[in-house]
Amino acid sequence: MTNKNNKNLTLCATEQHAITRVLPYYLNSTQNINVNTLGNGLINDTYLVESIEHSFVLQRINQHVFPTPQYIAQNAELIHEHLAQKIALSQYPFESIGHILNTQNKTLTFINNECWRAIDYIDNTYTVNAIENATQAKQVAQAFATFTATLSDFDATQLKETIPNFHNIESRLSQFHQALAQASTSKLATADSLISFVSENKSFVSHVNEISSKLPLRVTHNDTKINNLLFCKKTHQPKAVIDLDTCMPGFLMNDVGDLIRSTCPSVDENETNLSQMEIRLDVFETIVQSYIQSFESKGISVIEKESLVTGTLLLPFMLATRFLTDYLNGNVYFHTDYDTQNLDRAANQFHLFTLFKEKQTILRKLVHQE
Ligand code: GN1
Ligand code: MG
Repeated sequence: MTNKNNKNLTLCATEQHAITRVLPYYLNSTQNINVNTLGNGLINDTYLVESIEHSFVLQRINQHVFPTPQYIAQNAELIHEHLAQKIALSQYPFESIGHILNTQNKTLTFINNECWRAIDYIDNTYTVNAIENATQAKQVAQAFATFTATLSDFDATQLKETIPNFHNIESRLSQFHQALAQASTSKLATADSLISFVSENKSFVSHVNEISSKLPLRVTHNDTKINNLLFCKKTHQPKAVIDLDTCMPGFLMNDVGDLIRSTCPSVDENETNLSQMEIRLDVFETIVQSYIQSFESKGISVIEKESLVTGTLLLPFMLATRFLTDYLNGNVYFHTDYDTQNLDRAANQFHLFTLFKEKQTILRKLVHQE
């Protein structure tokens, strides 16, 4: 096995060892293959395996985050079947990605308490981590809207909750309070100002609860970060929506909020120099309007449109609370490169929330096109 890592890092010996153990479940021969890390997800470990037989994505599922990985595989297969039917009827313009079964005809491979899976790799595609132009902003919003719109006649009761209460702010706050109760005094001191920030924004949480009670449930993706969309290298058009791990019943405001969170700021969630962060209102307008237009055939009410402003504030606030909780818990959920990275990410996302909050009036006008 050689590894020419696309992040210019080499796979460590433990990773190589684990991959070597799992590969025979997917390949007849493990000679002459390349394995590189793929993407920059914060939860699972993802690799691209290139061999003469075929190339595929190999992923180790983080079982601390997904205690029942079978749910991820079952949900993904059901969604894949639904989308494949729509593709056959020319009612879905993208590709849909399925699991590659292992030598025992299973979607998941369990070895030494690790859980692995293989997924089709779509050749000649790329992902983007930051919007480069208005066309991309439009494409990404249209793609995620089309994904959810195409799932509007999918029986959501078939889906399992891969992470219960994933985008439920009350549940995230109660996890935060549990973390506060057991955190060390030194961690509580370092995080002091961010901890206070959460309680200073109780009225926002009440607003979220109130609007949520009026919104219809849809089948949403719940991780609409821009890099969960594959673009075609030749046409530069969207090719496939990926990472269906958290595809569950939810609100449109969560998907649109995450899309805006990951596209509108001038810097990403790992930036520590917060004075550099600016909101690109032109990107906001393009994302929101393109999403609304692509979803319009499925009906989107005034309150659902209004909720898009709430979602724009909620997603950074909720993710900040999750990063802060993880810092207090000792970084057991999100991958980190240094000890205080989750604290920095929390500060970054709370700052983003503040910037959006200051611009609420203009955001509302841009949503309702007033
Ligand atoms: C995690 O690892 P990735 O990129 O798929 C997280 C999302 C966060 C995101 C922040 C299951 O997603 O909720 O928005 O990090 N996924 C889970 O970068 O918690
Ligand atoms: Mg994800």
